Amino acid sequence: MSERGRRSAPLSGLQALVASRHVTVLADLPLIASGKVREMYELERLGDGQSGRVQETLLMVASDRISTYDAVHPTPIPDKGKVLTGLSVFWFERTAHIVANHLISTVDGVPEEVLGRAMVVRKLSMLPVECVVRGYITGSGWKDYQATGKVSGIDLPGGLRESQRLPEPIFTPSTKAEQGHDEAIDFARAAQLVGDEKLMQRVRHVSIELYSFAADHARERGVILADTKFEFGLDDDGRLVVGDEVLTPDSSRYWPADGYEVGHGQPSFDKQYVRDWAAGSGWDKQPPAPPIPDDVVAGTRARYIEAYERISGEPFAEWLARTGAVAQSR
Ligand code: PZK
Repeated sequence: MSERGRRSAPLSGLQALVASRHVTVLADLPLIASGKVREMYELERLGDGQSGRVQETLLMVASDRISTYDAVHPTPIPDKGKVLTGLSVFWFERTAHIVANHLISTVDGVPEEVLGRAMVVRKLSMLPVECVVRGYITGSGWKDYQATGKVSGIDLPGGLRESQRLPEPIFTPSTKAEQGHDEAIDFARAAQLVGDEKLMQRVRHVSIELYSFAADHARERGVILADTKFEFGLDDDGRLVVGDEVLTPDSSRYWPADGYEVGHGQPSFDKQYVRDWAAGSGWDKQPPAPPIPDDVVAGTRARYIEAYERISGEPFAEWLARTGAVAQSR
């Protein structure tokens, strides 16, 4: 087909998804879930060649898509998927003493076109709750506190101000909404949904340990980890395993420690350039999200890379080299 013919041919549904949403379609791999900014594919069963047991595996691929105000922009942020994957792996490797995780590899079994932004993971039986830990009072937690003095059924001290550090981190689970917003639930409701109170106590303990470990590490590097969300599952032996992505800017609120001030909302470490630009753009913050100008894309990409380098303590190029990935040129 001529170049012209290829351009003018009508797009198939799949091509339209790829072109308009920056979704990666990997040859032969069944797509089993597609979120706002990442995809999950099924991989071949892996045998360990020893025990005769097999492990079902998945490929989690992080895209360069970015969302603000719950809407995905049509403009990708180059390398965002690689930064998020690198950070998630950094934390998986450093928190394995707290709880097992689903990461198997970022190299073996990863298709070349997604190197650096994909993880081969163990398939788990996921628990039907989102495990949120908050060390600071902000976002929906701040809304709920102002209305009721509580978050997820936990009574908080009176007189807290927006963005204030809490006396200790709190576990504030929520439901997994297929569409729309997750709903805050109390611990008893989470235990009921999971069907095992003892397991839920372990999940709460592990969640707070993971948050505390990461928040201490981040604070030493000039970054505040305000809150974060984990997803857990059980492996084939019934053992608790943390899955999904962990402690990334998409699953967490990271704030620059520099300029932190109670009494108002804090700027996001990674998305603030986009939000500031959006505020002055006339966009009403309803979908569809507008395209992002080149200078805002470049500034935001630099912030993601800075987040990787501050938190991990190594150049982002090291992550690319370890995974055989290449940085995007723009
Ligand atoms: C699993 N999601 C969320 C949706 C994504 C991720 N280890 C696992 N085993 C079984 N299921 C999942 C996981 C993990 N992690 C996670 N859905 C299923 C999700 C869309 C895209 F990348």
